Amino acid sequence: MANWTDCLNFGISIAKQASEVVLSAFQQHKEVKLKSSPADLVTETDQRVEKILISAIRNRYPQHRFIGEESVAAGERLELTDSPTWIIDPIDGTVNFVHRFPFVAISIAFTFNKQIQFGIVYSCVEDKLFYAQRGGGAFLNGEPLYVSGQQDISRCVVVTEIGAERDDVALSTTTSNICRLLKLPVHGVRALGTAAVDMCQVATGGADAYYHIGMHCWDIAASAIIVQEAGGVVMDTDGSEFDMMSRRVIAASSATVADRIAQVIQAFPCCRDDEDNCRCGATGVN
Ligand code: LIP
Repeated sequence: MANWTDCLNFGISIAKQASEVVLSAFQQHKEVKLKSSPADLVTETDQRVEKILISAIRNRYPQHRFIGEESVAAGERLELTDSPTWIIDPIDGTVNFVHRFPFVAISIAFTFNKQIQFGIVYSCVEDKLFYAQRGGGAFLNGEPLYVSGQQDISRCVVVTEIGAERDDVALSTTTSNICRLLKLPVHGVRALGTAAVDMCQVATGGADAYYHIGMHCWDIAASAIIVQEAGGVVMDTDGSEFDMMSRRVIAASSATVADRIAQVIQAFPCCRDDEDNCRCGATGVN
């Protein structure tokens, strides 16, 4: 079985290098373009960082394939094959980035035979590097990570996102899911504005669960393996096996908590990331 440690180490080093571009633009005014909705933004820095990452990886691993948020937005076909594939979100938390809300991350996942082999989430402003390799445990700045192990939903802090989807069904489903959880009750519901960093909170034990409907594979692929390697559970919001293309995820500190959240929340319809006619992430289209 291939050992992807060299790729992981290379991914970490280029994420750190690319973060300098993110940080130098962070305090400055940004020109913003809209993608699928008025809340789905892209800046020149998102596009620049993705190009930097892809060209560095392609230079070193010419046979590898890519799924990049901004490349897909520009019309590239999103296809996950058995080949070694890098799944890249150059800035997860673009709305945060535009507003200087200090949670923005470079998220890089790597798949082989369609299975996630490692994940890197670099929360640039916080200087927190989360990473995990299949079978090797999860780490934050070199220190091992463990989920809380919480089993009791009424003692949970649950993280979620109010995403970019603003149609009536998405909005009412999103808000009623939060209400149902608050009434269970849970200890609290939080949202940091970046799916990747949100989900890593579960890996640290600082949050007990995370769920999200409508995000894309590049938002959560890296953090999914980080949660699993920290001892957590990742699954679909309907309780089935995790599928990074389904645009639905629950990540939790235990199967009990994950199942309970799956019973309580509902999903609104959105097309799969790998559906050919799905243009949800594409510029100017919804
Ligand atoms: C964003 C996520 C955010 C979610 C948005 C969007 P982007 O990613 O991380 O948490 O609510 O729907 O997907 O666009 O900043 O890379």
